[in-house]
Amino acid sequence: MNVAEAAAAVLAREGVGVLLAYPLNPLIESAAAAGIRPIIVRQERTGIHMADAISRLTSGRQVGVFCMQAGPGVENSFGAVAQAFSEGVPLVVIPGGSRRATAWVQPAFNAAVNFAHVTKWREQVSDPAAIVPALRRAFTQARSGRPGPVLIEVPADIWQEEVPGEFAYTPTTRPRSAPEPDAVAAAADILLAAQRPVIYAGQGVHYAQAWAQLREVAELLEAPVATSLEGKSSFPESHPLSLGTGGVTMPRALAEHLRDADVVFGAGASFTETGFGIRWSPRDRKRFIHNTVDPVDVNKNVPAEVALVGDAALCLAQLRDVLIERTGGAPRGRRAEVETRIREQNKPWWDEWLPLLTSEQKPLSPYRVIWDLLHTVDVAGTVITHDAGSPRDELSAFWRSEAPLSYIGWGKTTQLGTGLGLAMGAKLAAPEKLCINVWGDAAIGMTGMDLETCARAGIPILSILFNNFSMAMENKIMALSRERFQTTDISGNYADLASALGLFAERVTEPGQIKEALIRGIDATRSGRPALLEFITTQEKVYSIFSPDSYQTRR
Ligand SMILES: Cc1ncc(C[n+]2csc(CCOP(=O)(O)OP(=O)(O)O)c2C)c(N)n1
Ligand SMILES: [Mg+2]
Repeated sequence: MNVAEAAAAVLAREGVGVLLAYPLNPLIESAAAAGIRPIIVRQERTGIHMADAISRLTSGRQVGVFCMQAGPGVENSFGAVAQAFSEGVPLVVIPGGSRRATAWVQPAFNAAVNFAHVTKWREQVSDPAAIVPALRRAFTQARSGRPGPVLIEVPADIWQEEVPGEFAYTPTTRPRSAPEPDAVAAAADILLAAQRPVIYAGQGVHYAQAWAQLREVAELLEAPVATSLEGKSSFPESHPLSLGTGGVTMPRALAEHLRDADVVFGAGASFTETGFGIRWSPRDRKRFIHNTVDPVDVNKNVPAEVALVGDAALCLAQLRDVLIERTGGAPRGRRAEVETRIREQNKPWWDEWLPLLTSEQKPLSPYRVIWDLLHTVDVAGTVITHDAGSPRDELSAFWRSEAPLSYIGWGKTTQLGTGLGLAMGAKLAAPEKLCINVWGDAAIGMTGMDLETCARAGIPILSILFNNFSMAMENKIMALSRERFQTTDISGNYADLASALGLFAERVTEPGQIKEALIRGIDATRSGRPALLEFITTQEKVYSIFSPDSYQTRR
């Protein structure tokens, strides 16, 4: 067995069914020989985003794998690996490398060195005997603790060399750890004494599959639940205790609860400071209880009065048990008041936004498209993701996700064009679901050619494009250069493009056509054909952003 064959055999033992890839890499051939389906994308970024979504939709039980060639292939992959690193997504990336003799000689691109800051673990395999242990370490590192991308670079002159001895490999498992019982008891006491507690659920709840435990704790405490962008769909947003998601934009009740909370309990959350999430302020006089899988997060951006380091499912189950011990499991009669407050705080917000969500304006309001989409699809049977920029901020506050892992939220670094690959990977991981990406015309410029991969490889996603012939988000910031040199103007007919690439495609300009077009697009995906619907939308930008003093949405 040579190195390429041994690597494919490891992937097969790890349950990898699909290898995302871009040539040349000998693993493509050996994977095919081992019964693993290689899917060739049109550029490396999209393949890595697809692998990323496979990992997310399986809570890391299945780690997405991508391979590409040395030099340009690996150089072109940086953005997607950096995205996965910032989000803590488990991935195994297997680039080719220069021959061992020149790996350290300029101008060879040394992936292990150059990806050091965007990978959790990286190795250059310098001996055929090292391939199997290197991959064992890769799968273990990718999904243990805080997950992340791992890179195993295989020099060009090693792939065909024989691996000594018999092939043997036991699939890796995901080790878990639990917080100290005393700390859990202290957290329970603080939460029970709190006047205005808020639970803040992060993506650790998804990786730990702790959805039921989160709900039990929220209902026992009769406390409202917010999620981060990445944690969206970890708590049903149709639940009366839900505050929704905190990204750049958010519902009004969430903003007001953030102002008023005395205790915040982060479950499976890093509390990482990001321009695309809740601005937790260390100056806040709130008390923080912090459950995270990685001690690196503790006291990083917020001070933790109680740190509960460990798996979110184990932590929440322990906390549930202590809460039941303390309260006898009986409600303390707070829930009605909490639910009423959420409803009342959101009432003026809905009054303000409903006209836009149901707007008859032309060019179309993106909010009208989102609203019609939300009321056309089976929300629980859908996986939806935004893109960078306006679609993220327009979608995340108004999409009410119901089922776990039905929304792929991302927003640490936000690589324009990522959403397409995420929806494609989601469709591979959950073929029975309707998988949707919502993006703008700048985003399609980044990765749009991979619509062809959807058609060719039979990945029937629904792609919702807001075409406003502009990077409208930047219009105000770039006003002078725009006036003088049209710097934010872009253009294209993307329905024609998608149709030329083999998709079902329509351009929609009339508000009254939105719903029927959506139904036709969904029907196309059901018949196995990917669909792109291009909505001609306004350049005027309004977002549900709150200034801390007024709690009116800033437009
Ligand atoms: C790779 C990359 N480069 C630059 C950006 C910065 N960026 C964020 S949104 C955006 C423009 C978005 O335009 P579009 O997708 O058309 O949405 P619109 O605001 O027009 O609705 C840019 C340039 C980014 N997120 N990623
Ligand atoms: Mg645009």
